[in-house]
Amino acid sequence: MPTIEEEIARIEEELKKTQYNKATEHHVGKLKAKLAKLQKAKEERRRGGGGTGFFIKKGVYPSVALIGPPSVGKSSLLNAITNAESRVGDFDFTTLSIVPGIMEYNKMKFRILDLPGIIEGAGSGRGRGREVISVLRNVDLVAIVLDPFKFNYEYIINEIRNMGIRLNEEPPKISIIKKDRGGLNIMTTGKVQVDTDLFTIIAREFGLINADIIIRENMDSERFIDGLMGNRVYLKAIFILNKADTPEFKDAYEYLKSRGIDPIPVSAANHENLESLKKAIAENTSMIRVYLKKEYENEPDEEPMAIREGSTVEDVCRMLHKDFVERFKFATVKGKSVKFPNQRVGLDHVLADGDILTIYIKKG
Ligand SMILES: Nc1nc2c(ncn2[C@@H]2O[C@H](COP(=O)(O)OP(=O)(O)OP(=O)(O)O)[C@@H](O)[C@H]2O)c(=O)[nH]1
Ligand SMILES: [Mg+2]
Repeated sequence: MPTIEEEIARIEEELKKTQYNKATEHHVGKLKAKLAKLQKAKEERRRGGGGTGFFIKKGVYPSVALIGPPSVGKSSLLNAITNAESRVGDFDFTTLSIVPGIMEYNKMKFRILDLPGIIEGAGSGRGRGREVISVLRNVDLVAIVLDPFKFNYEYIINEIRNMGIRLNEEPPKISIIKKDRGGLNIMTTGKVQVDTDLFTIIAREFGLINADIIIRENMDSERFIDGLMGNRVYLKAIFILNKADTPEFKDAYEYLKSRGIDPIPVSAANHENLESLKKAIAENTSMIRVYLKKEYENEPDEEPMAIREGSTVEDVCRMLHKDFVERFKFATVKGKSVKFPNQRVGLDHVLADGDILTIYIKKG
């Protein structure tokens, strides 16, 4: 029996050879579905095997990953916009692990992660490519850093895509209801039109025999497969073009513009345009504001705490004091995340924008 890798290689080869047209589109769709399934199996086996991947936890601040080719100045940028000191070198692969730093903008804090450079073939394991890219699964924003000497961004996007991460794309609007019988029904809403025959073949390939699949947007087979896979990650991405101080900058900038990419021009070396970069980071990450009110006070603090969307009471406790989680009694919240004012909540309560939060702590 062929191994998963051999099977993947065989299908990839066949896809390359097959001309895409009306006559072959069903065959191609089926091949793509098979490929997606095999890649999932490979991924699961890899996870099961443990591995030494980099791992970051979602924290209370939005996190932003600086990713790009080696030597474009990712570490220099981190050092310029945060309190961190990451090693800078004029040779490739200066950075070998994740280096975090905290950036402040308008009294909000952001966690910026400097990553090792990635080269073509990263997704198939060249360098530590796979581990580097898998870090993106837990960040809020991807910042693709390029420079006038390395601005071939396509391979980076492809490597990221091949690892199941979708940039600047909404999740496909599709719901799957599995049933005991009744066969496979592919339904669309409103004016949505899809190739139902093709989607039926693909869904069968995924083992869906009895199910209602409701599709709420016009989509191609690739997005349909993404919807069936369920393990895709959807992230915002921005582009940064560094080294604006060099004579080669202009051509690279114009090239990217001509390809529909609107990079933020910066110079880490000369600290040029870093405010615009910080602003772009703030605008592309979802923050909420929470007002803390002390137990014995009537009014909350004037300055809100800016934290990432989805943060819990526990996240806030950890931010305030290292013992707060251990000494936590309960908290009360007034605002959109609760049903009535001053409702009691626990550590796992998810906060909403504008909430007023009071934390009750056992006296130590
Ligand atoms: N002219 C110019 N050079 C820069 C700028 N930013 C960084 N450099 C230089 O580019 C080289 C690489 O910088 P790093 O910050 O180490 O690049 P990196 O992307 O972190 O590299 P890896 O960690 O190896 O992936 C160093 O020689 C820096 O001094 C810039 O804005 N302008
Ligand atoms: Mg570096």
